[in-house]
Amino acid sequence: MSNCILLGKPNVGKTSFFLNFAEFLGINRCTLEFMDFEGNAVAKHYSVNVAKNYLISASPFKTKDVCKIKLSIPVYKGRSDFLLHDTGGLMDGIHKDENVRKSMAETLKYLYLSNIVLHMIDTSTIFTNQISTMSEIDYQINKYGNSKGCYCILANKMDLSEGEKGLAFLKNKFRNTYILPISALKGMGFGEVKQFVARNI
Ligand SMILES: Nc1nc2c(ncn2[C@@H]2O[C@H](COP(=O)(O)OP(=O)(O)OP(=O)(O)O)[C@@H](O)[C@H]2O)c(=O)[nH]1
Ligand SMILES: [Mg+2]
Repeated sequence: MSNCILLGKPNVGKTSFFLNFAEFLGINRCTLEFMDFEGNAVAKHYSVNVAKNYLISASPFKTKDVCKIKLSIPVYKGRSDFLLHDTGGLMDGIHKDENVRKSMAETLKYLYLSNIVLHMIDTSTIFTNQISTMSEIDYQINKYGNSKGCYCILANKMDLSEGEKGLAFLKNKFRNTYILPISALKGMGFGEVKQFVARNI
């Protein structure tokens, strides 16, 4: 089964996309499999709405464990299953908090194991100085993603007024990368993400 990873800086909207995209693909209940730091799988069952309340937050580093959900997409005459992995936010350098360092190590392990890479960048904070603001780690993910193939940038938060300027900046910086403008909150661009995954599954 294909493994698709969602990664990027903290607070860019990964978990919002993870759950709203699952809902878009027809899922209303989910079994989320979390991996704790020792690598043990812990399964928890939620309705997608409860999961949203529990897992999405305006404060950074809300997601610390890699969390996966099995999804299905129509391809040709049938359907294809794939696993979508939500991950903890990545930061530049070596973080002072050990839990964040462990979470980042876990994310990088899954990046290595994934064959489809969705790299999320917050278009609304590109010209600011916030935790979600694009930085060196995004250039490194881009380099790695392009070398691996089946990689695209999800330019998120396009529903916000700063989004268009942020998207123009990304298109200029990452000329060789497929960039999909989306809003994880409003469901904008989900059809295009679905097509991208279906082509690479
Ligand atoms: N306006 C707007 N806000 C969004 C969008 N996507 C996410 N958010 C908000 O951004 C904040 C962070 O969202 P999360 O989905 O928890 O982000 P994350 O990348 O999973 O964050 P970590 O788990 O901490 O790394 C929340 O307040 C969301 O409501 C979007 O498309 N538009
Ligand atoms: Mg999260």
